[in-house]
Amino acid sequence: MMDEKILQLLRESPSDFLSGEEISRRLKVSRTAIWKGMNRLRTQGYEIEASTRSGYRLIRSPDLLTPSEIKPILKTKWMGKTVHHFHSLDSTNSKAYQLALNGAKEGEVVIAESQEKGRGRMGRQWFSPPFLNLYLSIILRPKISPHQASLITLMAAIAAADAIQKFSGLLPLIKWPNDILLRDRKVAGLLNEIHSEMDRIHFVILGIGVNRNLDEKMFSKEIRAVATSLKTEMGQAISRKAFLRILLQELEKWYTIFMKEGSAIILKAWRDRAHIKGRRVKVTSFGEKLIGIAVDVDSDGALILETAGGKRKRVVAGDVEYRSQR
Ligand code: BT5
Repeated sequence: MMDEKILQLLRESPSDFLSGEEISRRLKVSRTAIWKGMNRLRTQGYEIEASTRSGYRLIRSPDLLTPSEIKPILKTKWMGKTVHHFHSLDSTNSKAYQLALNGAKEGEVVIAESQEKGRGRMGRQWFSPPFLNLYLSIILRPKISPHQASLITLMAAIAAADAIQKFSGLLPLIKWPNDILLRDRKVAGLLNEIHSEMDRIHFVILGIGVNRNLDEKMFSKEIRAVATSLKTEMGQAISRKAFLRILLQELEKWYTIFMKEGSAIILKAWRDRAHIKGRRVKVTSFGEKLIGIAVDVDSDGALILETAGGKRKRVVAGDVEYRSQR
């Protein structure tokens, strides 16, 4: 908190030095406490010029995702107005779940610079090294029935794909249910967790991981074959803050559309992005393997598959592998 307040003061006078005395008077703490705060900020990557006569001046900020870095650039109306930032967490989804149980509001966001136990679906892991990527969870309290909860994943996939396209100019594809691909490799993944009764959702935790400045060689061999990052695809390092700003804007926009106008518009946008219709796929669902042609997504987000003999099957959860290009 104290470091955030120091930063706020330094930002208020970007070109002038601010004396230690002035800062200590305004924050009502000792000069030594200010000096310690400056050192802590420097270890986080803030470049702060210090002059014994004039005081302190902020030269450059690191690409951190702290509230004080994010708030000035956010363009959303309500999403991300409260950001809970951590240097390290087990999983942003677990933290957001706890916060939501304790009454956190819709739109509150949890961000971590790294995750010790980043989670994928079905007990899988999400590789989450520090500072390079985005690990984010958003608390949502949608007024929809629990059987429509999968549509939140589809909605978020559209928003993430739109954000990536706006930011990079590249054309991402969505792979059912929760992958965002660039050149057929996963650049982002979504993990939705819901807390509900039979007919009412208490909250949804929308977890998003986006690989941004990760180099290919940092992935393990196994993941390297299926994953990529924005940096790899764009050929240059990117500002995480700038991307986060667009991502939250797109999420707020698509979630609002979904809540106001219902599922049809979400399903249409999803179909336009997924290009899944008519593709030969192998689906693994609850241990069962199915091969067939993807026909569509159903109104609740389930995948409709036509298997051999023309039989139609609905798949509510699982993994898809594309068998050949259309
Ligand atoms: C996902 O699971 O794609 C969901 C990923 C969600 C991660 C976010 S980060 C913020 C929030 N907090 C969390 O704890 N999680 C969410 P799934 O479809 O099960 O894919 C997992 C598989 O993707 C793994 O088994 C790997 O093969 C691969 N993988 C792991 N880390 C990856 C990475 N960083 N980039 C691309 N692929 C990865």
